[in-house]
Amino acid sequence: MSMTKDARPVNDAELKQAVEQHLIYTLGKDARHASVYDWRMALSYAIRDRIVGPWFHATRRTYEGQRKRVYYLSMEFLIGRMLEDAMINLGLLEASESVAKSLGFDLRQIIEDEPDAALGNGGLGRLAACFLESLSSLGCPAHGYGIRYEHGLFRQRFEGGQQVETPEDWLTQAHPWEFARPESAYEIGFKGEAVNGDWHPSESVIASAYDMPVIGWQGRWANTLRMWSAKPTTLFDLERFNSGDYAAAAEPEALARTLSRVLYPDDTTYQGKELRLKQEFFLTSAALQDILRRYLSEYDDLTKLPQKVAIQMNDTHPAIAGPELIRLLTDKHGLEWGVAQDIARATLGYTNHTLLPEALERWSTWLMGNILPRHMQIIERIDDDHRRATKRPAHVGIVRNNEVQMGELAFIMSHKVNGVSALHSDLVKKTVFHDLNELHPGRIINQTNGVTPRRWLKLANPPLAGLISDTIGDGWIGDLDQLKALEPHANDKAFRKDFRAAKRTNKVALSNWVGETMGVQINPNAMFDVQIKRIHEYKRQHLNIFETIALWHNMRENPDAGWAPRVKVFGGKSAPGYAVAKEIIHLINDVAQVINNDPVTGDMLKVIYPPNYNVSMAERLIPAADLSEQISTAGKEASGTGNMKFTMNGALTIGTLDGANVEIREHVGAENFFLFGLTADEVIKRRRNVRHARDAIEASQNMQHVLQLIVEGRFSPTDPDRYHGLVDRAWNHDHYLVAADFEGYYTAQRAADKLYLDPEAWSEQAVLNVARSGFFSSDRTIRGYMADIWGTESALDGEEDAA
Ligand code: 26V
Repeated sequence: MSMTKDARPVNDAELKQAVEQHLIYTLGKDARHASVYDWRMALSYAIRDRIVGPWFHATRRTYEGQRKRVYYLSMEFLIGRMLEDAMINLGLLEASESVAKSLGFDLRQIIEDEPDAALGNGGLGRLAACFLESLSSLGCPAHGYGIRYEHGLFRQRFEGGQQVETPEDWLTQAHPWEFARPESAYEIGFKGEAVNGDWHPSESVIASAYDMPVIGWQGRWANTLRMWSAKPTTLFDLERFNSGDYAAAAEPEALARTLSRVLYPDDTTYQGKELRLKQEFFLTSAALQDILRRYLSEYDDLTKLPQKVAIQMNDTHPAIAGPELIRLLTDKHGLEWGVAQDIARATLGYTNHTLLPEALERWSTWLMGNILPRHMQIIERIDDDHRRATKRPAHVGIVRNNEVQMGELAFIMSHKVNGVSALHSDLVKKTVFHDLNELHPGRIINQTNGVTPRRWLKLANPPLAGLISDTIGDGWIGDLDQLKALEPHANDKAFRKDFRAAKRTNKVALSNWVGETMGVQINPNAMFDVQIKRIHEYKRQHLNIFETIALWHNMRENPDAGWAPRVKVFGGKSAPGYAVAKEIIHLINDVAQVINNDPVTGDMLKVIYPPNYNVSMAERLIPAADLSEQISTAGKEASGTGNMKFTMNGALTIGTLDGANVEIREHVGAENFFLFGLTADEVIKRRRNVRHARDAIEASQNMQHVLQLIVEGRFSPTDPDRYHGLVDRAWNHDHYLVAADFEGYYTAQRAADKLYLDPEAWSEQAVLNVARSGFFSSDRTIRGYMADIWGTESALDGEEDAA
């Protein structure tokens, strides 16, 4: 069979035949009895077949060109659905539509039948998924390495307005996008003893590979996401079994069964759990063994590893990669300590995604020494070497207070460390890594996050994507800077009308979905005001719901004051153990209950909180949004990526000067952005006043009304004391400065009202937001990593001439 560089062009008849063949021969189903699931599988296999050509081609080109490869190590990949993304990147969406029609199934229904791959918590995992797509679209030879969790992020339900978690089980159905690779398997050891560099683990599991092809835009390149699943080394310890110790005999299997079973659902607080450390080492060791095996199949000199291999650590979760790479290079391959350390450092890069102290990973030296005794020795030697080499201040170091500080370890073992927005990278230099930055000037750099426009504009928003392509051509999909060409259309009345029509189509679709799934009618003419992200105090969903209460109260007091009708939309999950976040969820649902049943405000104000927010729900909500809520306490949100998706989809932002909001505002223009709130510096200063909340509340009628309504039980009539704790914290423990920012926020919201009531002016600004969002493509971000961290080039440059 001949394989071309591109996805094989396919006509409708060929695709139809492939779907029919898979239905019959892969699924063993007769078309007359095929279910939605059967059709989905058949179509997925038919589409997958078209990826294999480019996939093989890319692998062959990488080997032939002896190209440098990127390895992206991440505990999370929040991918979402794959079928539609693959169809779009292969240019097969229209063909699939016509095949569906002629075979008598509904393509939309098929697409929505696919469960989300929810192998991540939030921003960090979704960023990894956008990066994989951009790496393929840019033709950068790369592998993602992750864990094939049996259960992704829990599902969220509301019972009496409160979050209830249920297990997620995406793998109970066949997963058509993966290829099992049982021949790619490595032993991963734990515990035991390490004497003179000789480690004898007392426990072990097998990491067994599953590969998913990641197809880039236009099918020109495909990389691999390799996910490890844990398998027992032996099913039974026969000796123990025979001696009658049946429970102990099954231990190897028990460890393997738990290791890759479930994603840790708490991205807010580090907990120091043994199983989590084992998961981190499992991913890292399997990936590194695989990387060295591949390298040695092509080259023999391990000292040249950094010329052919770049390994990126997505936060500190795989930071054991430093010690593990040194261990493999010295203990297994016989290199000198110093040489191995230099190779490891020249190969590794580390991305920091948070400054929140409670989320920074640190493992007790006792646990580290127990689970990974050899690595504990190596960590101490790295630390000693660093101390000697830098003459660092005494308070700096990897091992402090009997804990291994994973951020310090990752920093010291990397040649580049990056933050994820300009502001965040600046704060990384000034705060967590202040001393290390002075010892290693130039090591910390910035790479502002981005999102893939294929999924987040073309796939999620066909009406707007179609309008853009009709207006400026479709070059923007692979080169988002081309959106600039829309700028002149911002003051073209006819274009703005079409732009509003596209937005309205999405809003009507969302209204219908909300009506069907939640039984609440919302008015598509109202402003759709959306806050979707994990629930966290620093993200301040409570600021939003407080403002909602104030608005409701004032609408009732003064119905004719020129309010814009609004639908407040919330989406997001709380970490299961985060009581305060759960209380905020409860309050939002309680407030929704009261407001949505108030005949006085009626269509003027609704509050919608659909449960189980995930990637697919984001694809519905973002294109329908008018207003994007990015209201974190300044200095706390490292970047944000949802903020970028909203901008691209023509929402205006109401936000603080935090994370990438700063750069979004610079790009779209300050006049097209609703800014409020303290700056990161002002936040630090304001906290020094112990009365900051009290003072702010006493100066704000609105705030007083809000807290009064909550505390007197207006939203919890059957349990009036429910929110006493919450209100007490607002007055006395307002760490995230909700009170200080409240009036500024309320005022900015009224400016949004005013603009919304002038649709021509609103849509002019919204068009400018889209036109100026090109910078926030993850293609730009990946180009930055390639140039500044990895030293890799696209394998597609010059491809046209070569072909
Ligand atoms: C932390 C932890 C702590 C230990 C247990 C499990 C776990 C899982 C994930 C995390 C990551 C928290 C950091 C994070 O998600 N940061 C987000 O990264 C986004 C991409 O750079 C960025 O846009 C968000 O602003 C940032 O909050």
